[in-house]
Amino acid sequence: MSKINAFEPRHDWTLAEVEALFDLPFMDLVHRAANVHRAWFDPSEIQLSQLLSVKTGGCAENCGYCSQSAHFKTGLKAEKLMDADDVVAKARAARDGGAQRFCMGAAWRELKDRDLPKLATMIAEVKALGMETCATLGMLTADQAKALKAAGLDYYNHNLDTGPDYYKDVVTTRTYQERLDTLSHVRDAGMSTCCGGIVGMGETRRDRAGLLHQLATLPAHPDSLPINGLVPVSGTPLGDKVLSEGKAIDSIEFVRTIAVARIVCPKSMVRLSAGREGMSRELQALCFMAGANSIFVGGKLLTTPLPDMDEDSRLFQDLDLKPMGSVRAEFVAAE
Ligand code: SAM
Ligand code: DTB
Ligand code: SF4
Repeated sequence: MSKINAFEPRHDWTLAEVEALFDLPFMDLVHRAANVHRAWFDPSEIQLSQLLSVKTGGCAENCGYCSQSAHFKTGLKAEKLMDADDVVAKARAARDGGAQRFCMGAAWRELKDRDLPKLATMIAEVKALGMETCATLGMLTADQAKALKAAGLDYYNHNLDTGPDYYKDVVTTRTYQERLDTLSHVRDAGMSTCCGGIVGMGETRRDRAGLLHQLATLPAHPDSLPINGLVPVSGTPLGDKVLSEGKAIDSIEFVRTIAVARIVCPKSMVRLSAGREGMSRELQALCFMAGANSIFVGGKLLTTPLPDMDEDSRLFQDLDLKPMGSVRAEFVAAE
């Protein structure tokens, strides 16, 4: 059997198999994940995405981790949908800073048809900058997914967030099945999927395995697979729980989650997503070794901070990493 065949994607993972990966001795797990990573990717290349919150706060959903839910008092000021020109200016700056993909996020339960024309303009103009386009706008109908694709949208982000068993402890205003339905509309419209979840919300290892098992048994593995470390936001139920109990996810368990994601979805871009702010350089390096090959850059996620560009440039330089397919190659500052 060739090396590639041994690492061919599978869609028949069982939950028990995924749990067994988590239980491997750490060194064996990371070694195996690194081998899978190297079978499909150049391990020195990291894909860079930049986020912008194009519609902030006041969201009708009750996701227990989210600064933008209208159900919780987080002190965040709600804002209306940004003008396309302002979004494009931010995208141009992101591109000039080295980002390859620009992701527009809206604090909506679902996209409303009345907002489609403005979004279509935004998407088309960002694409015209030569960037990959991504959006995360809540639930979509099949027709809305087709309209976004026609406007030039390459990726749609819609997360499963956690395993099916823990889901009810995270959000009750949207079902797991509704998330799966939106993902299938996105695939049917011919867009690439960006789908992952959050760890560190008080879930068990079995729940983390449950999330990765769901992702690995989708009809198509996500093209991008974000693993978000919970950013604990004061005023949210899950953020407050972590802040009061001081129970952030153990960093070794976080690396295990990245490694298992790499093994079960070998060809996906595994994104070391939210939670990089406050992670040591060494922990980030371990995540890259374990198969993470995508990050958000630019100092800010949607409403919470990220390391600034200079810090990330230094990290890339020290780890001999380079941005994947960047429109601007000199992200890593010359000495
Ligand atoms: N409103 C849309 C939705 O939820 O479908 C899109 C925006 S929402 C903020 C995008 C994703 O960000 C969520 O699905 C969740 O996985 C992640 N996220 C939100 N708040 C987070 C936090 N405090 N820590 C980590 N990830 C978070
Ligand atoms: C994803 O999985 N993570 C990003 C993106 N998709 C939209 C969002 C992270 C948000 C973190 C909290 C915040 O900044 O509000
Ligand atoms: Fe709304 Fe998305 Fe936040 Fe949930 S995660 S409250 S849907 S913005």
